[in-house]
Amino acid sequence: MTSIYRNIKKSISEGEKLLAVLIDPDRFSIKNTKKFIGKVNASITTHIFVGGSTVDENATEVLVSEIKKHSTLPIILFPGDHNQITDQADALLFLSLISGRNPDYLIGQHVDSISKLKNTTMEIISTGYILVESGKETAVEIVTNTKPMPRNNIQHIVDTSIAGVFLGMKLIYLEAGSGALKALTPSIIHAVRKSIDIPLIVGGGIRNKAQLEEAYQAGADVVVIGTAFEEDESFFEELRRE
Ligand code: 1GP
Repeated sequence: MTSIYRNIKKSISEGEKLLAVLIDPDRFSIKNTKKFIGKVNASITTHIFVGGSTVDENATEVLVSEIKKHSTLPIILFPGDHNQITDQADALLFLSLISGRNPDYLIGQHVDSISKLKNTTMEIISTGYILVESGKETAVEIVTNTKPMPRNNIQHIVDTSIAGVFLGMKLIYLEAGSGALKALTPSIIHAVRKSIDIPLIVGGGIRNKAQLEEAYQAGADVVVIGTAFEEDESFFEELRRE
């Protein structure tokens, strides 16, 4: 086990809740990096995720290198496709979209990434990625050409999560999709939480502190927020480190 995953597990065992700020290179002005990361550093953020559904080649590497100049927080890739992989980051969520049935996102992108990854020292974390319906069509759904799981069939979401664990995945990422109209409900999060014993990441449509707390209460170990910070950086003020 290498350090980032080990530290996530350690934090969880100590009762700590983790917050990842998601930065999408496609929707972020590199000129704003220093100012934005300054706010991230002053907040309760524990991890920086970088990735998006459609990102120009090299944009991820440029952004990761720039973030590193201003923060010591772990930078974890959350790539929409294999072109976004750069070993400038500290770790990679090696995502398999197990809610979908598109072989390209179950295994194809992974095979295509190996030429970049076979000699890397970057930490690679196998992650079961589960997209749940959220009130509107999201970019993940369009780009991956997969259907999200219906939110009222909680048992199917739970079974998918357990299948991910049985396949040897190290994390489950429950996703409503970036900019989701409806974040995941506490009942979905809680049902998955009590069925698996690996770290649970939750993201999509979380826009305020009350929703963040609700996700933690329901059992999320790591919450990911992107759009809310993109739209209003003053949200960081509410999440300042004490
Ligand atoms: C998207 O879960 C992340 O993949 C974050 O979603 O942009 O809605 O915060 P938001």
